[in-house]
Amino acid sequence: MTTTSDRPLRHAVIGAGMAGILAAIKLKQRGEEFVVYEKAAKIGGTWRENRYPGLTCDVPAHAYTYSFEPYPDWQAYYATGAEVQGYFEHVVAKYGLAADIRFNSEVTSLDWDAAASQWTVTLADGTAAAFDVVIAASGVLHHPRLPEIEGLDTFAGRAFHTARWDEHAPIDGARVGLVGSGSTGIQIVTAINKKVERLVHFQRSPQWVMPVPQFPYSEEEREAFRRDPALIDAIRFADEYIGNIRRFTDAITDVDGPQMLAIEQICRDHFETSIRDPELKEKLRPNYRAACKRLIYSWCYFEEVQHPAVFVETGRIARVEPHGVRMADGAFHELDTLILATGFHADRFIRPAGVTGEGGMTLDRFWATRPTAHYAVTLPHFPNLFMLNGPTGPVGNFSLIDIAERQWDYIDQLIDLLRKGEAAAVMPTVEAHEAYEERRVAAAKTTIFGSGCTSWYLDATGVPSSWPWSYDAFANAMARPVLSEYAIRARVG
Ligand code: NA7
Repeated sequence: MTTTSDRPLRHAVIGAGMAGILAAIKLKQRGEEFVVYEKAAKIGGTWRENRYPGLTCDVPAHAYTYSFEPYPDWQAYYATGAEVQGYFEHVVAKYGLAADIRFNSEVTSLDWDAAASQWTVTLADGTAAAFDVVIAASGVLHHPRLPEIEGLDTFAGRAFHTARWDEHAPIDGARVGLVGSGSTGIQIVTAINKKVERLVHFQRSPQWVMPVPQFPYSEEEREAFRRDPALIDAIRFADEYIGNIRRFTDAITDVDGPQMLAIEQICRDHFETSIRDPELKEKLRPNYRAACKRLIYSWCYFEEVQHPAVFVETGRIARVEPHGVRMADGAFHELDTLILATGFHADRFIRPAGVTGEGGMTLDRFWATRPTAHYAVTLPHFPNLFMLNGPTGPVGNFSLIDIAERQWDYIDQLIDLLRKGEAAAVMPTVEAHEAYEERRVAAAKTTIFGSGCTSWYLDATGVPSSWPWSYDAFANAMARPVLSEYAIRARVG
């Protein structure tokens, strides 16, 4: 493990969520020097930050693990957020990573030193250290987006974003307002509807819902999983599940093809047969195509939203007042608690950290049009900086763990050039990246995400910020970097 100067590579991993933990495991297994910087006091990333009632991972639990670390202890087919957090804590303990993580250490800047071929990583407390490689694993959905609603700060009760859940806010027996009907808002409806006196769900856009099964695993089943991991493999690698991933990515990219028509039919049938009250049905009927917004996977939303305590408000919010929400038509909803399930700024990535690469190029400047990365992983102008779950990375609606593992395989081959002393700096060429991005943008516009709806998948110019080709194309691209697309530099001096 040496570079040309016969010194071990030093890696900085930013973030101790799912992807950062993955990088740490891989680097530890190689016996390399690394530090994981985590801004919070605990691991877990989005699973640490989101603790709202009803939080469920919408990837089947056995498919939402590292491939090398299956988990026999899931309680049900779909796991709660707390269980997923528990899984990552279990992994960190098992791989002995706690000592490698610097908690409460927010990275505020990254500066490339071309002469040394190193990054200077500076923390909020002003300390700095030099690293050969930086792995940015800082997540996507972690900067809460608050709605711009007049008077929000005048609300006399407790008002908070779902990723900043307020445990002291009255829910039981209370009059609760909930703004937002993405995956988060929908899951909250299903979890609190029977506890509240009244739940007003402010819905700007209705959602298509894919019905999915949910069932518990018994202790006997968990014991069987512990004894025989092949039983877990039979679930996570089931032909039907893997087939679904391929069919779904095919559907996304072939919007009038048979797979998409089949998905639309399932969602439409579920909608048509589930909602009894005609007035509610019209409120919940989407006017855009299924899967244009991130599809909701639920086994109970349509049933739970019909609970008498729930009122779906589709009018326009005029303002928040101290005791509730005033609608544009003058109607008033008196509320004790106001929950903001209004999503995240999905375009921030490693920012607000300042990143300055070669020739003084900053990440803000490079991303002036939209966040982008070569095959979602590397960036021209920013040598030896690798992103896990970076911009344009999501493939379909499936496990980001699988995506990160494949991205790691790609990254690891590039780091190999540094390990072997074949390079001191590696980054994609501007030309290669521009050609890739041109192809990606053209393809992304034709995917279902670009078929005419708003969603966090769209960048500021309205282009879907996702992988626009098939799952297999992603797997193939990640299997081996095309080195002719890379500038591979020897050490200076
Ligand atoms: P999303 O999916 O971004 O959903 C945000 C919701 O908030 C969505 O329904 C928005 O309506 C609504 N919203 C946003 N701003 C406003 C204002 N000002 N007024 C009314 N409604 C508003 O975030 P989630 O947290 O649910 O899910 C994010 C991802 O986390 C999810 O896809 C999973 O991957 C995990 P809109 O649709 O824009 O009309």
